[in-house]
Amino acid sequence: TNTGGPLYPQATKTRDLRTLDGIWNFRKSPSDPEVGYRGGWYAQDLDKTGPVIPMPVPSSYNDVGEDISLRDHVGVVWYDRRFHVPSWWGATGQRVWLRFSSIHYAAEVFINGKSVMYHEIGHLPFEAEVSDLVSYNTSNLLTVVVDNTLLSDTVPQGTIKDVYIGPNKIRQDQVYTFDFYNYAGIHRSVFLYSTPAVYIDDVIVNTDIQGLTGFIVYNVTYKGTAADQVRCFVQVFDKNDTQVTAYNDCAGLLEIGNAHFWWPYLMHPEPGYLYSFKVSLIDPHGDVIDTYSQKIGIRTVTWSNTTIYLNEKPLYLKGFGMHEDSDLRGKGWDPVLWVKNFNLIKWLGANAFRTSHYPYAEEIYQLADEYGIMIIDECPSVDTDVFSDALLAKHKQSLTELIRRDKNHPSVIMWSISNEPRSSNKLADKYFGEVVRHVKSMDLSRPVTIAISTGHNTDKSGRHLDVISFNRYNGWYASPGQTQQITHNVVEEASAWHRLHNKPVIMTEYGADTIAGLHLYPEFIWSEEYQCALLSEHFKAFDHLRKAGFFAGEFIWNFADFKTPQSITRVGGNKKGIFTRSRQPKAAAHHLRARYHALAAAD
Ligand code: GCB
Repeated sequence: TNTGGPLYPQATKTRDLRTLDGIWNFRKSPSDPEVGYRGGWYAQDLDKTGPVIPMPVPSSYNDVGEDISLRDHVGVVWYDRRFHVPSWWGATGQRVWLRFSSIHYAAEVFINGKSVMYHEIGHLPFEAEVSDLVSYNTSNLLTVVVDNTLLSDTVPQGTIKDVYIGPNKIRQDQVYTFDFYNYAGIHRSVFLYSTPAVYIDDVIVNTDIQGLTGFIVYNVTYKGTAADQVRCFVQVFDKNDTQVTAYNDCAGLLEIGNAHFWWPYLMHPEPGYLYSFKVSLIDPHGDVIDTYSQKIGIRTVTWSNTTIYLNEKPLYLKGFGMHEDSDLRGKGWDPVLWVKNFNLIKWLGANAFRTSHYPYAEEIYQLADEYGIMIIDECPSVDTDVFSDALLAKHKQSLTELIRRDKNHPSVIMWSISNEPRSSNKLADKYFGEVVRHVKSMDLSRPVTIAISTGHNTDKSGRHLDVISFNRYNGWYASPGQTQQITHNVVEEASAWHRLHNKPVIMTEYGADTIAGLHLYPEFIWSEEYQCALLSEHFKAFDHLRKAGFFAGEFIWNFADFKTPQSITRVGGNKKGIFTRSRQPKAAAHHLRARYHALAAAD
């Protein structure tokens, strides 16, 4: 595993950037995953090894074909393509880096037949320096082996089941309990980029506020030279590109008088205010040898035993759980889809979402920074069941990579370290104690939560958390068709969690499957009327709880319909979206919109 590359790749005066997105060659491995390795598929063009099909990158591979065996493939697939490295990169001594923004689930990468890196855990970037492996005179062969198999010690967990399909014939099925399709492939952009020999490796930014003054505490690390050979110069620019402060050190505290703070959408007339934080490395002659700049927001997140505060103002989170999911491309990064999503989020008057149930593409956090949308950033642990040491190590690793990647985003206000773990298990106590300690060793500036479905009487994870989040399907899995109990149950459960732990409480999931266009009145389950009625009963509970003083947010499940494994409880996927999978509103979207806008006006 390579955990480098926390900085999102960027072209600057000293760095260059190419994407390797496009159409690659693709070949499914026979069920014995070793066949390709034994046949040396990594060392020759894939189309020389047998039949290949064109495969778009980024995209999930599952839904682009007409073949069930591609959609439901379990195990290894191969991708390859050729690429050129600009010769001036070599001539000027630039380092060459190859970065995958995410591959699900595990990947081994080869360049010109040599293994370069292996990475496990989807939804997170990984990279390696490949300067010594690439050729400048001829094209280079890039081969990627992807394995989607989930086992008891992967994050998330799964099981492989042998299914008898005829004499001496076994098919291996992937089984998992979580409720979204295990899409696989090269899911996000692939970048080839250059840095100078001496380069900025990471930038950590934290911010604070006192009165009208903003403070930026930063730390720059660089690599490739002795410490006395370079110095850092940092500059902060406002939205008009006017420099507001500058400093001559690799670590420091900057003060900005009359600062523009980063505020959430609808909490301020100018939400999402971002400064540019520019770092330059300067050599002893005074020459700039590397520069990198990123957008930052000045804001604070604090919390008490009842309330989460942003810039010292009590927060009420209004949003939803989402998925990276769409027709044809599955979990492939898609800027069209996500600009549309953000337009819908603003249209709704929401101010937050949870990246259920895994880290989303980095570009999504950049959009959230710009728009002032707050994110509960979730790692890929969902339905955790067997609490082994091997799993714990990988679970922590996923958080190491997540926090390294997302630490500087003002939009990220909370870490969610798991969704619906089987937290009544006695091992869950120690396990989540260790996971929380690990997160706190990396970041003390944000609260930690889990979206819990275990009842408060048996849950063992809550005592380790800063904020209690709970998922509950009153009127759906519990008493379908019955809405009369909802308000009471939600008030009771939220209050019980608060009484038990004396911490702020959020409802991170509630909802009802709804077939767009199905109208049944009086309301009946699966209809648009029923979804609206179920929402209304929850709204009553939330209004009651808001007055009780410890309730910090409501998140409907889900923003849009999404694909799941095949099951008799799912009609073409999970239909709890307030939007359809193609992002058209159900009646519930209008209903929720009226509420979120009214709440924003009242706050
Ligand atoms: C849950 C899960 C979510 C499911 C949802 C449902 O509790 O956290 O992943 O999609 O319920 O609709 O069943």
